[in-house]
Amino acid sequence: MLNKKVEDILNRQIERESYSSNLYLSMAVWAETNGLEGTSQWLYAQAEEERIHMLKFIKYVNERGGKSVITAIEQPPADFGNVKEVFAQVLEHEQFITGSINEIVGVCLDEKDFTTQNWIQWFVTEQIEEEASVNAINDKIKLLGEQNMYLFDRDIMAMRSQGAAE
Ligand code: OFO
Repeated sequence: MLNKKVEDILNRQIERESYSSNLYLSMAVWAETNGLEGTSQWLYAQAEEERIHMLKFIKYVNERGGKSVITAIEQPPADFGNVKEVFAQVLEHEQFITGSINEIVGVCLDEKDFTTQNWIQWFVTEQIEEEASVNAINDKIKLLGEQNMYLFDRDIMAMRSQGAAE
C-alpha cells in the first residue's frame, strides 16, 4: 500500500507529465504551422513519450494500491517566436521535471518507501538523457544561427528517425 505522501507526489507527477505532453504538442502545432516539419516531428514524438511517462506513473500508483488522479491540465502557451525560443523552453521545462523527479526521490527516502525509490530510478536516468538530447539540439541551434533554420529542421528530423532523442 502506498504511503499517502508518496501517492500525492506521484499524482502531482502524473499532472506534470500530462502537462509536458500538452506543452510539446502545442509546440509541435506551432512548428508544423510555421513550415518546420522536422521540428514538429521531433516535438510530436516527444509529446507521445511524455504521455507514456504519464501512463507509467498511473499504472504504478494503481498497482501499488493507490489511486491515480486525472486532473484538468493548465493550457500551455501557443506561440513561441522562433525555434531557439522553443528549445530554450524545452530545456527549462526538462530541468523543472528533473527537479520534480528528485523531489519524489526525497519523499521516498523520508517515508522509507524504498520500493518506489527504486522504481523512480528509471526516471532519474531518463532525465539525464532528456536533458542531454535537448542540450545537443541547443548546441546545434547556436552553431547554425537563424539563417540556417532550414538545415536545422532537416537535421532534427534525422535525429528523431535515428531514435537519438529517445
Ligand atoms: Fe520529458 O520527461 Fe517526462 O519525465
